This record gives sequence, structure tokens and C-alpha cells, in this order.
Amino acid sequence: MKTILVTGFEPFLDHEDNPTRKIAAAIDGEVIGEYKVKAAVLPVTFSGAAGKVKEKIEEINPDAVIMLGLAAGRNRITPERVAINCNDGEVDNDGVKKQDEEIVEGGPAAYFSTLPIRPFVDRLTGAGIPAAISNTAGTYVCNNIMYQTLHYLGERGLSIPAGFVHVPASHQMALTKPSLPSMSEEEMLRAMQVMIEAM
Ligand code: PCA
Repeated sequence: MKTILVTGFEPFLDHEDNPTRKIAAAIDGEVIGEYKVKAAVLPVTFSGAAGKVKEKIEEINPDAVIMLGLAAGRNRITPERVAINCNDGEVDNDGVKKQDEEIVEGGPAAYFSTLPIRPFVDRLTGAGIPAAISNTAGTYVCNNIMYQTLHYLGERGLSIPAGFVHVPASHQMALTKPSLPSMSEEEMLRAMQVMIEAM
């Protein structure tokens, strides 16, 4: 059986929760499609998150990697098309703030996701789950780990599918923020199932 590494993140900034850590916990150890899922929850730090993904890749030797993050404000599941070589944004959970900084000095400007993002979106919408390809993963920690993971896999000549998917806030998070678009955690879990089956 193949193995897929799925990562989620801890809460960050003023978000009381992060649905991606719950998704990771819920599917850890499950068998979905051709894959046995191994999950990990990452710190929202520029210094620690990507290192933990690389550690997990070395430990698990997965056949695919899907990294998940919260994009509060989005109203659908959004597989990311591209990660850019730039750190810039709000403070991370270490209190570190980056601006206009390269992730890898002299590295390629960008990496495209090697996940089947169009089939993901087609299968998700076919299953009644709102989804769309996103053309920016931002410049915060999510973009950082997508870029670093694809860079790392490329440098090691590992041609496994890997990439990033942003999810909306959960209904629970929207309870206290009435204007925040939200999706139920059950629906997000179903989305994971659909995407892994589409691999
Ligand atoms: N979302 C943030 C970092 C952690 C998370 O879940 C992002 O989009 O960069």
C-alpha cells in the first residue's frame, strides 16, 4: 500500500482554532483509496514548519504529500497552483515577521504544485463540495512550506506528487465572526477523502 503524508497547522494570529489540525488528527492512520494516511501537525513558524515536513518525509518516505492550511475568508476548498520564493506577512507564532525576503536565496522564483489540482477541483465540485484552483498561496507560512517542500523534493530527485490545499474557516470559528465564510469540518474531511481518492 502507498503512503500519503498529510499535514495541518496549529492555530495562529487571532484564530481560535485551525480546522486543518483537526483534519490531520481525524485522518491519521486511515486508509483512503490507494493510500494509508500519515498525518502531522506543524507549528506556524517560518523557522520550524518546513523542517518538520522534511523530517516527516525522511521518516515516512511517502508516495505523496498534501499540506493543508487555513485561509480564513475563502469560501471553498482551494488547491494551490504555485508557491513563490518570498516570505512576507504577519508575525508567526514565534513573533517573527518577514518582509520581502527570499525563502531560498537565489532559488527559483516559483514552484508549481505537482498534485492533480484540476482533477481535485473537478471531483470536489462533482461531489457537491465548493472548490476552485487558487493562484496564490500568499507569502506567509503556508506558501513557505509549499515552496520549501517542492524545492527539497526537487533537489533530492524525488518525483512524488506534492502540494498545498487551503481550506475555509470552520463553522465553529464563524460563530464569533459573523462575516467569516465557513465550511463544516465534516465537509472538509469529505473533501480530503475525495482528493486522496482522486490521486
Ligand atoms: N494558514 C496560514 C499559515 C497556517 C495556516 O493554517 C497561511 O495560509 O499561510
